[in-house]
Amino acid sequence: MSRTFSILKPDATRRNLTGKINAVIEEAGLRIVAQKRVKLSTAQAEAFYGVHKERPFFGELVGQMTAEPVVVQVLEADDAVPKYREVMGATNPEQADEGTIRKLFALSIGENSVHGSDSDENAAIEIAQFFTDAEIVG
Ligand code: IDP
Repeated sequence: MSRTFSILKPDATRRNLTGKINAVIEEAGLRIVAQKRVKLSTAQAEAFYGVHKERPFFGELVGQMTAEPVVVQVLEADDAVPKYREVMGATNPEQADEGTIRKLFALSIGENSVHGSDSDENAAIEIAQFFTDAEIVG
């Protein structure tokens, strides 16, 4: 078993889609072992997306991620990181496969409903930014 970190983004919470997205996650065989609803501060969002700080969309991204609450999650499965990336679909929903979360729900490349870690190493870092070990119940 391994873990990945997930965010249900503001476009999803705003449209009351967290239950529908969780259903897709669970039907794909990922187990939600920790979950909470939080409002990210600008500092938190800037730190989380620090790798993108030189990109032209960085300001827009931070603005969107702090505009409304998000739901942060820890997901568990065999090969959780690649499995969740598959369930999420491509960053740009126009390129996402049928049945993926982004194909089903995303509004645009920026408002694309979910975040998922891109490596086991980043999953561990991102999980530790939001959850203590005691809050993760497998
Ligand atoms: P990922 O979320 O599929 O891993 P990344 O390339 O790591 O994709 O980008 C992080 C987030 O930044 C995306 O999920 C999306 O919200 C936003 N983003 C990426 N590219 C663009 C863009 O060209 N315009 C606006 N927002 C973007």
